[in-house]
Amino acid sequence: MSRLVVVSNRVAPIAEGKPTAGGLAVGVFDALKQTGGIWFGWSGDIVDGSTPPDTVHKDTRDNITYATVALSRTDYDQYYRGFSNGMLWPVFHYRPDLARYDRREYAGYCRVNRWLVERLKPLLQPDDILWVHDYHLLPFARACRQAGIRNRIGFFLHIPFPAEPVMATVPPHRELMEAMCAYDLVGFQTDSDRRAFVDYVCRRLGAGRRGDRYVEIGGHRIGAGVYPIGIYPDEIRELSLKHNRSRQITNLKQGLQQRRLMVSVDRLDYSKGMVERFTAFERLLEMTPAHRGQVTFVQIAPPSRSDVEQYRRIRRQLESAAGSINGRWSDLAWTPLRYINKSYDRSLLMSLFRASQVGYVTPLRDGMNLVAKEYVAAQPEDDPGVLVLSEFAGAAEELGEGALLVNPYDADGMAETLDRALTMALPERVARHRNMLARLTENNLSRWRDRFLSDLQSETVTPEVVA
Ligand code: GDG
Repeated sequence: MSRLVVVSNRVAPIAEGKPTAGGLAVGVFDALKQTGGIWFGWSGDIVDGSTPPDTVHKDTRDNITYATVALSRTDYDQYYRGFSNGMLWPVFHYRPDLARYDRREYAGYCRVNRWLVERLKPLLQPDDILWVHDYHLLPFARACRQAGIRNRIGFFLHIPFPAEPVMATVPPHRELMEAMCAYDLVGFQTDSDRRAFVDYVCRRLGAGRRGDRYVEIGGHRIGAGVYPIGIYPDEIRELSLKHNRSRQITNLKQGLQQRRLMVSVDRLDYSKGMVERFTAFERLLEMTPAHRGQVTFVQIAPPSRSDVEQYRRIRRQLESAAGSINGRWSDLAWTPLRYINKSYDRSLLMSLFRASQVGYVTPLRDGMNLVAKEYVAAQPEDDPGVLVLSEFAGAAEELGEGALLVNPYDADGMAETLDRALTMALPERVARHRNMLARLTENNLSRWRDRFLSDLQSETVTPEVVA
C-alpha cells in the first residue's frame, strides 16, 4: 500500500490508547499506524501579526510523522474563526440565518489553503495518497493541482452537506464547489449528504452523473461515496466499566436516590439543539406529573469556539433556560436539570452513559454524532438504557430501528417520547439495544477507514451496505 498522508485542520498527536481522542483522531491514527505516513495540519499555535512562519515542525514517532504549522492571528481570524466557523459551519448545518459573510475572510480561507499546500508539497513522494478532512479544506485539492501535485486525493466531510438551495446562500458557493471537484473521491457520512452534493454539482455546475456513485466535470471523474464514521464498541464498553465503582459515579448514584437519569453530552454548539431539548424536558414535567421529582437530566456541554459570537449567544440562552427550569421545578430535595459547562475524562463520560436510563441526543443537524453511538456501546446488555435520537443526526440512518427517533423541533412529541423511554419495559429495551449494537459492531471505525482508503486507491466506489 502507498504511504498515507492525512491532512486535517488540526493535528492531534495522540499517544496510543489515549482516552481523550475523538472519532477523527482515532480513525486517522489507526490508519496511519497501518501504513506509516504523515499527519499534516495546524498545531493549534497562533502567532501575532499577519505573516505565519513558514516552518513545518516535524515530530516522528514510530512510523508516523506529525508535521504541523502555526497560523498567524490574521489567518486564524479569517480562515478558521471567520469563513470556516462563521460561514461554512452554520450553512452546512442549515442555519444560514446565523452565517456571516466577509469577502476578506473568504480570501483568507483560500489563501491559507494554498499556503498549507506549499508547506506540504516538499514532504510528498510521487505515490503517496492524500486523505483530506473536513470543511476547512474544501479547496485544498484544487490548490494541490495548481501547485503541480499529481497524487490521488480523497476528501471526507464530517459534517452534513446541505441541500442545493441552502448551499447557494454561501456567496462564493460556485467557486468553492468547483474547487471541491478537484478531489478524486469525496466521502460523506450519509446517503442524503452524498445526494445533496451530486445534486448541487449536476444542477449548478453542469456535471454529468456517471452511474450512482460518480460525477464527471470538465473531463474529470469524481467518486462520491458514503462512509459513516463509527466507533470501537468493545473499547467504549471497557471504558464504561472503568469508573463504575469510582467515587464520582457512586456519589452520583447515591444522590439520585433511585431517580431515573437522562444524559446528554455535546460540545456547546447551536447545532446540537440544546435549547429545544431543555424545552422538551420541561414539557415532560408539565405533561406527566409522575416524573416530577423522579427524573434528573444531566447535560454536559464543554464550551467550544467561544470567540465566535453565535457561540457566546447560545451559551447565554442555555444559562437562562436552565435557570428558569430549575427555578420553576426544583425543590429542597430535587434539582431536575444539572447543566455543566466543563469537559470530563472520557472514561467517566462512558460510565455516566452506562449509569443512565436515557441517552438524550437531539441535534438540529449533525453529520453523524458519535455520542449516540458511544451511548449505545456503553450500555449493560442485560439492562440497557434507551437512546432518544434526533432524526436529523446522521446516526439515525444506522440506529433508526433501535433508537426512539424524534423531531427536535416538536417539543410535545419529544416529551411524549421521553416518557416512553423512561417507562419502556426491559424486553423491548434489550431487543432495541441488541439491534443497534450489532450495527455498530459491523460498521465500526476500521470499516470507515478501510472502505475509504481502498476506494481511494482502487478508483472504484463501493456501495455502502448497512448491516
Ligand atoms: C464532528 C461532527 C461527527 C464530548 N464532550 C466531551 C468529550 N466529548 C466527545 C464525545 C465524542 C466527541 O467528543 C464528539 O463527537 P460528535 O460526533 O458527537 O460531535 P462533533 O464534535 O460535532 O464532531 C459530527 C464527528 O465530527 C466525527 O465525524 O460525528 O457529526 O459534527 O466522541 O464523547 N470527550 C471528553 N470529555 C468531554 O467532556 N473526553
